[in-house]
Amino acid sequence: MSDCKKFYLTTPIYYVNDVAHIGHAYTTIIADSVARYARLKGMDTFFLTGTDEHGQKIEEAAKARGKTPKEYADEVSGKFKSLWDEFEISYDKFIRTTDEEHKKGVQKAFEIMFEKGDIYKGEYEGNYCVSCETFFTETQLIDKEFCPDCGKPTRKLKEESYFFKLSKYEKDILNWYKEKTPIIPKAKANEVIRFVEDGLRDLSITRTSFEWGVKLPESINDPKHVVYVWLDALLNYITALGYGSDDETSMEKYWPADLHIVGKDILKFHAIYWPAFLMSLGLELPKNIAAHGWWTRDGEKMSKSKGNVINPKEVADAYGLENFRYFMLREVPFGADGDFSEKALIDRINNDLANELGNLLNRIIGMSYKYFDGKIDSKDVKKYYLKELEEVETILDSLEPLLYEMQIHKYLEELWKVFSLANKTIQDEKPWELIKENPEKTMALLGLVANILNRGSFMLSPVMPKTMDKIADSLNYKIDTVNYEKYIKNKNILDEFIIKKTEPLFPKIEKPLLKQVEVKKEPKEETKEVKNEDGIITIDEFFNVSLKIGTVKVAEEVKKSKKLLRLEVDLGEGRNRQIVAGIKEFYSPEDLVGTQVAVVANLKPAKLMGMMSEGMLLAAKDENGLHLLRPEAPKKEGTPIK
Ligand code: ME8
Repeated sequence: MSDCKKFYLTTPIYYVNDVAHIGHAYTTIIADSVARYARLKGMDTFFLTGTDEHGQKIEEAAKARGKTPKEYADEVSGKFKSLWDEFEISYDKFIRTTDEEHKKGVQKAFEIMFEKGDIYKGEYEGNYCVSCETFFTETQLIDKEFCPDCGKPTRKLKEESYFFKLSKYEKDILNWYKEKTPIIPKAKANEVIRFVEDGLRDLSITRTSFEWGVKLPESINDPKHVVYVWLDALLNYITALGYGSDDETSMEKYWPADLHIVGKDILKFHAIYWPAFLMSLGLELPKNIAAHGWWTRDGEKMSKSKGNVINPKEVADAYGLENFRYFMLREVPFGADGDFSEKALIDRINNDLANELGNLLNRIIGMSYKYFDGKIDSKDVKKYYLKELEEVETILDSLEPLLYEMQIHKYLEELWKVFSLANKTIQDEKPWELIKENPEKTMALLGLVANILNRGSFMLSPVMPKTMDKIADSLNYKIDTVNYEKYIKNKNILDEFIIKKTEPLFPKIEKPLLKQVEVKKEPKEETKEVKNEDGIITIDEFFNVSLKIGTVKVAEEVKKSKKLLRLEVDLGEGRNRQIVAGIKEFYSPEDLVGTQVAVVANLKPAKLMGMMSEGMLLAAKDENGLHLLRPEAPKKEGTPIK
């Protein structure tokens, strides 16, 4: 960042099959903060975000809601955009992969890669995870069926496909890692390097079994194919700059990207496929790809079906947008996973923001009105507090490199040292006594604190822009590029001014404010709740449930229970599962042994009458009694029901 005049940074473009949660907000807030910092430094900054709208996942999600893919994409993309607008995310462009210019750019890129001989036609046979929109080989799957990334069942595919010669670029990609070390953090880079070293296979880049995607260029004349959603999506980073259009000035100005910020889930696509596509197109490679960790809720992945998704708007509404921004960036080291805790958020607000920073501003306003009618004159700061001032400048000088390495939590941690230093100096100097002996030194002390707040406000403004404007307003300057140069680069001391009284910036939080954030208890079997207002679930939500055929090996009555039988069921897992089922009134144990049943296989184990039950049988009950659901013909144990 330091030596370039322009700065182009991106977030992932988010799928429109779901609304934004704190994970999406996290990436976007990081990017927004970095973009604001670059602008403050006076760089010509271009910040891109948007939505990823094609692919099987979106087509199926739309269908499940009785909408066309475009109608559905318009609706969800609109929600993302409004949320970012409400969060005052300072993006320069919000791209949608359904934009005409984007589609044209994708076709152009496809054509160039094809003409170069990097694309050939073949047949794809293997497994596909619709949720991740990713192809997997048999050996990569868990239990030969489940996606290694998200754990959902994959689908078998056999279809004609165009392939990209990814393997051709293996060496060049490895060289790029070695020469430019583009991946941040290093630990994540090592994982990617190992993956590439294990060998890259050519990549299927078209699909024929659905329609919701960019058609191949006319010159290829193969209308049944659409472009694989990841090729389509990654190209957004250049089509947003006009790649493939009549006007490529932005492309010339901003490409290559200086920073792609992504979550660790999609690093592979950005650090392997993307550079290979760019090499094929003869374009420069991005300077950095930074992958952050995963936010969980009480240690679990957030998902709508679990009911544990944290809505960023609710958090921001309850605690203040900028407090939320600070918390997200300060709480978790970039690259590490983080668990959302309301208590941790409250502690950050009360300790870091209210006690350290807010208190400092209150103290300086209070003292200056008590002793000097609100006047602050910094002319003697260096005479009395040179050591403190130098210490502050040394800390501030160390901050920018931390930002380049995306060590934002560390950046904030270090920044807080200057606020602590200011509070400690007040504590040590006891201005309430000092004023009696040495008013000149007392004024210098206020000057020191004012200058610390001034420096701090610039460095914190990318994360908390509005709050820092309030500090700046109180201390009579503006946070802008000219003043960044004056105070941060050239280290000027503040001129004399009258401090303005302000409302406390960070009222203390006395009790938790999020009502809905308690994780929903697993709904009981009989009272299972419908997740959406309209009662519709997506295909993904359906596939979250793993249904399998099993054979009952053992069945016996549970003593003292009128309803329960204890079964041992073979689901082809090499061991039997114990399932406690409420079917005693309808089946005797002898009727069941040797028969097949349909089992919900990924249900959280639960205790019934003191016994663990590791699944649930599917049954239908009406006035004629209860009947178990069974396959029409015998099936192998563990056969999935789809
Ligand atoms: O992958 N914690 O879109 P997506 C942290 N369309 N970050 C999270 C998160 C969590 N729990 N959940 C989501 C796609 N994210 C593709 C991208 S780019 C050319 C195409 C963030 O909607 C994080 O940045 O699944 C992650 O990489 C991204 O959202 C995935 O968003």
